[in-house]
Amino acid sequence: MATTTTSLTDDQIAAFHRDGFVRLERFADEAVGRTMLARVIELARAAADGHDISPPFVMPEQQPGLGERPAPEDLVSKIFRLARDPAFHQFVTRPDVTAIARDLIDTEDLDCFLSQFIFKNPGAWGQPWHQDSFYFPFDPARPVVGLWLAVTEATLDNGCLHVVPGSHTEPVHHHIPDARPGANYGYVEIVDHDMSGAIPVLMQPGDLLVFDSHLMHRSTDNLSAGLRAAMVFHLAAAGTNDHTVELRGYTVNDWIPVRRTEGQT
Ligand SMILES: O=C(O)CCC(=O)C(=O)O
Repeated sequence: MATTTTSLTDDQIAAFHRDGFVRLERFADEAVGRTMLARVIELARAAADGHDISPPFVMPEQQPGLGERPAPEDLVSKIFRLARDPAFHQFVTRPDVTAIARDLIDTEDLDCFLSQFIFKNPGAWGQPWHQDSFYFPFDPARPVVGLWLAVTEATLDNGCLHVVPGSHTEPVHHHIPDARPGANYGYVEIVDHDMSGAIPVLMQPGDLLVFDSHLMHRSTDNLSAGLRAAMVFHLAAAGTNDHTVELRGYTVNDWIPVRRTEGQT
């Protein structure tokens, strides 16, 4: 077996299975997020200068009018495929990080398949109600665990996440395209479920939200004057079959090992 680093308490594991999420306060040092932010700004600027930054991939904000004299990073919505970069690889392979997924996915052999830094610049719109598994045509389909690390604070004003506790017990619902003109590429929305039980998830830099890929969640618009940023990793069992390319013709997924049974890494 790999290291026996403990991660979640029994109560936290029970809360995750009951609610579909658990919030870990002060999980990481704030400096971790600051290093990540500095790196994505560097990548956004290099990409804007025409450099090939792959495997990372920059997704621009689609909505017009963000910033009068914007720096490249002011126009970015997300940067994907970061988990091979040292600033991010170091975090997602931390034994205390992978132990969380080990406890919830119940295997020592884990891959990170999706890594995305989410810039939510002042004025940027939120992401509508969705379940992440809508985006994950996998076999087996679950368990898949998301790790949302707050890089800045996340507040009602700057567009924190909202979740519907217990909604992870639902199947993946029908999602319709986000109808807002200028909505970001790939945004979709659940409109056939009662979201009145939703609660906001307020976060401080370094707090970590651990959530099930069936949990219904959204984020709201950034109405503040500052950046609301987060780094999100998704983990699943190694050996999972990913059918995204067959079904959609493209993918931002990039499967990399982050934890293995001792002696097999
Ligand atoms: O951070 C956000 O604004 C949205 C993130 C989200 O919905 C997700 O990672 O699935």
